[in-house]
Amino acid sequence: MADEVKKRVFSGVQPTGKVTLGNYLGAIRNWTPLQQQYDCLFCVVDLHSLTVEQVPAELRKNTFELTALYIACGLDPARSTLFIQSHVHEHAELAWILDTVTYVGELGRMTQFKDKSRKHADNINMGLMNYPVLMASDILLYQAELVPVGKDQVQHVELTRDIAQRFNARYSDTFAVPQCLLSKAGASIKSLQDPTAKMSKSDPNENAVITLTDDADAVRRKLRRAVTDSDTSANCVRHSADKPGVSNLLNIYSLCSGVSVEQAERTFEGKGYGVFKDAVADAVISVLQPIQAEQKRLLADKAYIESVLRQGAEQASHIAQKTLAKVYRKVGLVPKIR
Ligand code: AQP
Repeated sequence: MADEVKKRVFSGVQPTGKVTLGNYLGAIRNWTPLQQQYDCLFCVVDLHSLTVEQVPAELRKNTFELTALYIACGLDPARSTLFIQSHVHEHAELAWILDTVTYVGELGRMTQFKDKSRKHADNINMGLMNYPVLMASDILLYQAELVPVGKDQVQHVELTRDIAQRFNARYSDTFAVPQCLLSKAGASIKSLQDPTAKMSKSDPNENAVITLTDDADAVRRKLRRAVTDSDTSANCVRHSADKPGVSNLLNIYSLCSGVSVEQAERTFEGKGYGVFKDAVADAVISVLQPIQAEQKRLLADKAYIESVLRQGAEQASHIAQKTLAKVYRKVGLVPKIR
């Protein structure tokens, strides 16, 4: 009975490569506590990955690794539904219907589409443009009310709301209209090499990104090379708009150590960037090491991962089928003759 009144949460990560500290602090880490309060579905959104070119064998490997990572980060298959997007065919089918209530102009205005079109100028495919409609489908299929994402995905959730409201107005109430759940401090972790840009899995500069699989040496090396500034004053470790590199490191430090940014500023007063960067590295390493050990253990047990994914797909399909049948009926498609 209690389950029936729980709000539903949906979110996902693309298996496009090595998951970054940005993905973790901006998204995955914030999902864990939600499991106590909400009915959560967490998805490995593999269909989204295809919008940029993938090596098929690597995509398969990344998909398993991301599933193991979800569990290693504290997502509990006994409480939440963990599944692979392509295992529930309704995602792609609902996306087609939602396409018919989404305007080309809206999709052309999406920041991610413009960014990725610039980065992949030789492959501006329809999937890249349609990405937000598939994301709307992911969310609306489960009648999710809350969508925990990083700042870069807020625009897509807003479009999802517009699509849901438009569909509801045209065909009568069908979809829950979702809201973003944004974690303040981790919402946008920046590149270590260009602190005005977000940290991104697909960044070709490996020094810009800390991945969840980086070992202690790699984490320390990347943080020592992180861009700061030439300030040599006693309070150079300061969170402020004119110090984007230092502010980013302070955010990372605070999120990984549990120490507030203000307290950290006091702790590092009179100490230079070298000492500060080493402390950031220690804090990050202490977060990553237990996750890495658990992910390794899980990946050695492929049968377990498969059983989680099998069960997740069954649970997700059950909800997805209901929503899609309702949508097909509302738009006037004739139900299958049995
Ligand atoms: N730098 C970031 N800071 C905070 N949150 C972030 N997210 C991504 N980067 C940061 C959040 O992570 C979740 C999963 O993202 P995704 O895999 O669906 O795709 P993305 O947003 O496009 O992330 P990437 O790392 O930049 O992937 P690529 O390079 O493949 O495009 C989302 O909730 C996102 O907000």
